[in-house]
Amino acid sequence: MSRGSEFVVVANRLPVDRKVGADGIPRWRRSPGGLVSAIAPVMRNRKGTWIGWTGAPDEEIEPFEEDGMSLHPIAQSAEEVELYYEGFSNATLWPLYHDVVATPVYDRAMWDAYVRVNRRFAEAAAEVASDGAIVWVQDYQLQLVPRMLRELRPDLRIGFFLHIPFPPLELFWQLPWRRQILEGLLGADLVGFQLPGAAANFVRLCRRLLEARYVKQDVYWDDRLVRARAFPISVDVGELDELVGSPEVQERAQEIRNDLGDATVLLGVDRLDYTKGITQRLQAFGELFEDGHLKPGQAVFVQIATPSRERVEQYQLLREEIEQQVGRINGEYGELGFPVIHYMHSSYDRPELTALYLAADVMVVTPLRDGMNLVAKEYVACRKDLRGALVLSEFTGAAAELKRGAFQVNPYDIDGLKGTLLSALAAEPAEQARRMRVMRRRVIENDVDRWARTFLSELERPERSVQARPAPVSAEG
Ligand code: GDG
Repeated sequence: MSRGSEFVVVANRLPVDRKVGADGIPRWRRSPGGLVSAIAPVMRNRKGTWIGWTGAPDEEIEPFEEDGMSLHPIAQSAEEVELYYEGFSNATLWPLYHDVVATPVYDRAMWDAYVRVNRRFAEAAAEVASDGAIVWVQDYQLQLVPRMLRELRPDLRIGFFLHIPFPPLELFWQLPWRRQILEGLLGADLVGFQLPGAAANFVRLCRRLLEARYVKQDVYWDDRLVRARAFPISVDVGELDELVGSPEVQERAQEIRNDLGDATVLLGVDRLDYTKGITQRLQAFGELFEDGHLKPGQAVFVQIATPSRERVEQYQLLREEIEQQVGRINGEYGELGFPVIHYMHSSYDRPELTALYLAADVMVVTPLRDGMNLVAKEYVACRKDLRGALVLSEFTGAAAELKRGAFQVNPYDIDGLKGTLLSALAAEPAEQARRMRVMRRRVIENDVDRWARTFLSELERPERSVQARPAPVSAEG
């Protein structure tokens, strides 16, 4: 492999999925989602390479080209998937970074695997990047890569973006490997977060844990300057616009509505994850029947729970809990032909998801903590008709941008959630339109292309030398 790429993306997963065609032959297909569509054009224009895992254990695949992108697969053994991916990434970091809504597992074998797999990604990036190339590392699974890569290739310009929240010092402090993670991130020139508060948490930690000097959101480390900034991610508005305009999607939305009778439709779309507040929203909805505010046939909840991390114990327990809860609520309040919840544990393609967004009167997004939440923004992007209402948790990154138009809730407050659901159900078309218009302006202006462009131009912005900068505040300051 030559050092030929001017632009390198390093992410846990490659931007393609393997699909078996009608002829029985497996082929790669670009994965759906905003991140891939925002980065793909940059990849094509700049001879880019994407480094990532295929999603299958114990698989050695040579680099290949797909959809105009060079893809460089990284192998992971079954044991590494268990310890690095399911373990340290999803049983340690994921709950720790989401307000410890589940208890993080601190396990030394998991940590060792995390270090090993991060090194493999860093070595691959060092191999493919051309002199002075831009390398963009994605997310919590790869926080050690920036430093490892800088040690191998000091000539590179390295950016890192964290898609999930960055916790406050008081929680991060629990992590036995807190110093290594922080130093790992400080290998980057630019560390991007969803919200300014997360960037501030990071700078505060650098100060307290490493006694690093700083000026505002710039940290001085190892004779270098590391910028911490917020870049709220968004959705591919153009792609969703096209789907909304397609007659098939419109027809399908109508069909869904017809299937659900005259009921007002509430919708939830989430990976089945304990951070998403699915049980809280279903409890609140169920109680509205118990209290007599709603009657079967009058309102129905469609909950799509996309299978996720199914081998991690906490996810298995959550699935059981939700399925029991749905059974109980339907058993108690549903009537023949009128279940009150339709629960689907499967994943759907983009057109079907768009049709569901169009069929929903109230979109219910109630995470206990979420870096951004793209589902909320997708719903808004799809509602060109200015209909529908969005119920949105205060604990999502999206709430910072959509607070004026959304019905905001604290998902821990079940009575508050019930009241907000009722307000959203009662909103008149004029109020729906007023709220939707404010939210749409925001989502359309800040789409995912703008997110990628802003991050990359900040990363490429030449910096004044450390010496020419104002004197940093000392750690004690
Ligand atoms: C992480 C952060 C941050 C869902 N079900 C199906 C499906 N989806 C799509 C949605 C949406 C995406 O998956 C989920 O994105 P979210 O942002 O809601 O949540 P996470 O998966 O937790 O994402 C989050 C995000 O990264 C980006 O930075 O916003 O805070 O946790 O696009 O539409 N897509 C398809 N079928 C499904 O069944 N095709």
